Amino acid sequence: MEMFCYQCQEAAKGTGCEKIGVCGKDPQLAIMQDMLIFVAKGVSVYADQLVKLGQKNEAADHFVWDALFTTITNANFDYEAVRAKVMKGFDLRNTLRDKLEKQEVDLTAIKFESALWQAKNDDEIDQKALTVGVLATADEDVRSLRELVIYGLKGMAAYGMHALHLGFMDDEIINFTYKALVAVQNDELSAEELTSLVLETGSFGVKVMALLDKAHNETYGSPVMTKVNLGVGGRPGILISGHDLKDIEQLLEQSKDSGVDIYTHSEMLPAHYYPKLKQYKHLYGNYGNAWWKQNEEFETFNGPILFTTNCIVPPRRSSTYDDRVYTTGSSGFTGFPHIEPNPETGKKDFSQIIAHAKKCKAPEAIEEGEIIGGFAHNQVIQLADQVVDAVKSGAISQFYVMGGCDGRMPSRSYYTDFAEALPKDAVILTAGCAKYRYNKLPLGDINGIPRVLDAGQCNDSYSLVMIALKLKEVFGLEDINDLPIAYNIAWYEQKAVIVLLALLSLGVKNIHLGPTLPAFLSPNVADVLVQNFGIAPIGTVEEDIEKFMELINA
Ligand code: FSO
Ligand code: SF4
Repeated sequence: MEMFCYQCQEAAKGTGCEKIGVCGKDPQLAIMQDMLIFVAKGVSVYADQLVKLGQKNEAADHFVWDALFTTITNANFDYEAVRAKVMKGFDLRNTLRDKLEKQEVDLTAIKFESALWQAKNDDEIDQKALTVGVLATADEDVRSLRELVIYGLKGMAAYGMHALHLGFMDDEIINFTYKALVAVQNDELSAEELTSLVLETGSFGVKVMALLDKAHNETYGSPVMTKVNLGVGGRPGILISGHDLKDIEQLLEQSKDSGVDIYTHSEMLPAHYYPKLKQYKHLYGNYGNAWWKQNEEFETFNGPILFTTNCIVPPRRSSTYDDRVYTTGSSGFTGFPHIEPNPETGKKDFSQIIAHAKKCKAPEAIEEGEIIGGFAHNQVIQLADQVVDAVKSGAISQFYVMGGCDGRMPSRSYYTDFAEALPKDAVILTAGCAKYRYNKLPLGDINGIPRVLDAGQCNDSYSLVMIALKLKEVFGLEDINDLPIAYNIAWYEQKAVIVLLALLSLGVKNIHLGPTLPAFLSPNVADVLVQNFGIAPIGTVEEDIEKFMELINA
C-alpha cells in the first residue's frame, strides 16, 4: 500500500485510495498531508495547554485551521507548499513548547508522539510521514470515530477560516479544535467518550456555521431573492470558484473599472445574493455547474480562473486552460500561481489576474437564461406568512432538505430523478453544490414560492436549520422532527461531514445519506448512527419517496 485515504465519498472501491487518489492526489502528496495533520496535532497539544492558562496564540489558530483546510479533499495538490507548511508547523510547535517551558509549566505528562518527535534531518520527515496516517490507529472502530472527528474538524476549519478572513473569530471554536485534536490521540478514551466527542464536534459545527453566517450577513448584507444570469457578455471574464466571499469582494473592487467581467463558478454562485456584492455591475453571472464539470467548462470560459478553496480537478494533459488558473487561501496546485495576502495589510492583489483576463477572449456561452436563489433564513422568514399560509392551505405538503455536495459518480443522477419525482406540492430546500443536480429543472412554483429554495453555499445549511426552527415555532411544535421536513443529503467531502454532524447534534433524525455511505464508518460506528439517528443510505427514488412520505405522515 503506497498511501491510504478514505476521507471522501469517492474513496476507491468504496473502501479507500491505496495507490493514487481518485481525486488525483498522489502517494507523495497523500503522506505529506498525513504529516501535516500529525504536526497540527502536535501544535494543538501545546496550544491546548496555553488555552488552559488563558493565553491565546494567533499563529497556532491560523496554522491549525489552515492545516486542516489544506488537507480537505481536492483543496491543495501542491506538494512543496504542503511540505513547507509541515516544516513551519514543527517550528511553531517547538516555539509553543519553549513558551510553556519558560513559564515553568510541567510538561512531563505529555507523551503524544506528535508533540515530542523531532526530525534529525529532512529525509526523516518523509520516512516518518509514512507511519503517521489513518492506519496508525489499529482498531477499526476507534479509527473510524477518530477520523469522523478529524473530518468534521476539517470542515469546521474551512468555515472558520472564511469567517476569520472577514475578521470574525470565536475562540471557543478554535479552542475546541485543539481539545479535539488532542483527544483523538488519547488511547485511553473509550468508544463512548469518542462518540460523545463526535456529537460535540457537531455542536461546534453549528457554532461555526452560525459564525460564518453572521460574518457574511454583517459584512455583505443578508441574502435576498436574486435572479442570476447563466449567459455570457462580450467582454473578457474572470471565473471565481470556491467559498471565500472576502476574495470575491476584493476581486470585484479591484476589477470594477478594468473592462473585465466577473463570473462565479460552482459554490461561488451565492455571492450574487448578497446586497453589497450584487451592487457591482460587472458581477455578470454564473458560468457552468458544479465543481466536477470544470475540465470542460474552463476550456470554453477562455479567461483566467481563481480558486479560493477546494474543489480543484487536476487539468487533463490535453487541457488548454492550465496556464490560466490561479489559487489563493488554503488551495494550491503545482504550477498554478498562488496569490498570498500582503503580510502587512492582509489585502490580496489580484492585478496579475485582471491583466491576464484583458488578453483573453470573452467566454463562450454554454447556457442561457436565469436561475433564482437567495433564500437564506432572513429572506425566507420575510416570506414566512406566505409559506405558512401555503402549508396551512395544503398547497405545500412537505419540504425536502437536499443540501450537500455534487460529484462525478453517475449514480448521482438519483438526485435529479428524485427532485423530478417529488409530488408537485413539495418544496426543496437546498444549499451547497448538490443543487446543480436540480436547480435548472423547470420545477415551477407554488403560489409564487419557487419549488427549489436555494439558501446558498454548503455552510448555509445553517440557514436551512434556522428556517426549520422558525417553522417549528410558528406551528407550535415540540420537536423539529415533527415538521413535514425530510432530509435527503448528498455528500462528497469533509465540509459535508461537519454539516451532517451539526444536523445530528441538533437532533435531526432519519437523514438519508448518499450516493454511498462513508468508507470511514466502520460497521459498528455505522450501526450506532443507524440505531440512534435513523441514518440510512439512499435506495431507489420510488422506495425513498415512499419511505419519506411514511415518516412525514407518521
Ligand atoms: Fe461543493 Fe466542493 Fe461546498 Fe464542498 S464545491 S463539494 S461540501 O467543496 O464545500 O458544496
Ligand atoms: Fe481518495 Fe477521496 Fe482521499 Fe482523494 S480525498 S485520496 S479520492 S479518499
